[in-house]
Amino acid sequence: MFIYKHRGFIFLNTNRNVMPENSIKEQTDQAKLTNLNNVQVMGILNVTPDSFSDGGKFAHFDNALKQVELMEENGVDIIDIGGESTRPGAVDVNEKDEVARVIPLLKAIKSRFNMRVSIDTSKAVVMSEAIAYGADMINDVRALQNEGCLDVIAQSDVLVCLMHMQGMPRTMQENPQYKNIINDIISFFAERIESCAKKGIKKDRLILDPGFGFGKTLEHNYQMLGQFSLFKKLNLPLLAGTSRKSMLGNLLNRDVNQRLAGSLTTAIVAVQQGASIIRVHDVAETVDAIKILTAVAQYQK
Ligand code: 9MG
Repeated sequence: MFIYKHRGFIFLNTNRNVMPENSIKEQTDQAKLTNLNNVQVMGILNVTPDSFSDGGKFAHFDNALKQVELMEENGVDIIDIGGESTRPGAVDVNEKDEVARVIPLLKAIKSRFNMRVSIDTSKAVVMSEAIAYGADMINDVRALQNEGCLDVIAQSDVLVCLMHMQGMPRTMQENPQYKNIINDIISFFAERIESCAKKGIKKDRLILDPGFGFGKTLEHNYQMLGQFSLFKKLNLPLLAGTSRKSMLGNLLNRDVNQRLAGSLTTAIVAVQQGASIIRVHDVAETVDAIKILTAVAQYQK
């Protein structure tokens, strides 16, 4: 097991399939740094007019800031701001509009809160602006494959989440196919890590995410969740994002605002298999669930 720290994040790399074995006392001390020991809750803040889960209500600046305040009160560790919808069927947004949606909010959050911010983008221009205004992390669903992205990241020291997606949002759910989904995604990660290394982006800045719902059938999503610990093979922190997604709605026959139980259950399964960051809409409930897991884990040697 080894622990490393980057820009205030503490990552713990372990081969165990459960949470780390710190006592509650130790966790309280560590909590000063990370809130929830080593598992971090990433709160979703979509500032797109067509967000699938919140109907675009945070596209308005003041609503977005109120939501940040609420998430902070509820114990969020990092906020992920997205200015481009990546839901299935979504159309592209141009970089000028994306910058205009995301950067003023980033500036306002950084000046009013002591909060780490991730920017969910695949565009080099947006990444570059975001880094200039203090973003701590770039969350790229296209894993730095777009032109110029690797270079922008190489010239910075931010963390990067490399997510796997098959196809592009507009068509990705049409007929996703894999030889072996776990191995195919691991090979994709290995290739992206290698591309980063060639540009001088070290592994200790990378986080991997298999991309639930991004070019995956219902069965693919549940296989990925059931075998999530296999993604630890590459020895990097893992991010899981299942919150309110159709993999829950389609299995449970629930619409988007009735998916809390599904979101929490899948988050817990991912954390138990080694996820370091959970990307969620429902921060308070997820923080509670992780606290329970952490308390229980100390007795699961
Ligand atoms: C932007 N976005 C939507 N869903 C996501 C997921 O599952 N992971 C990451 N990293 N980003 C996501």
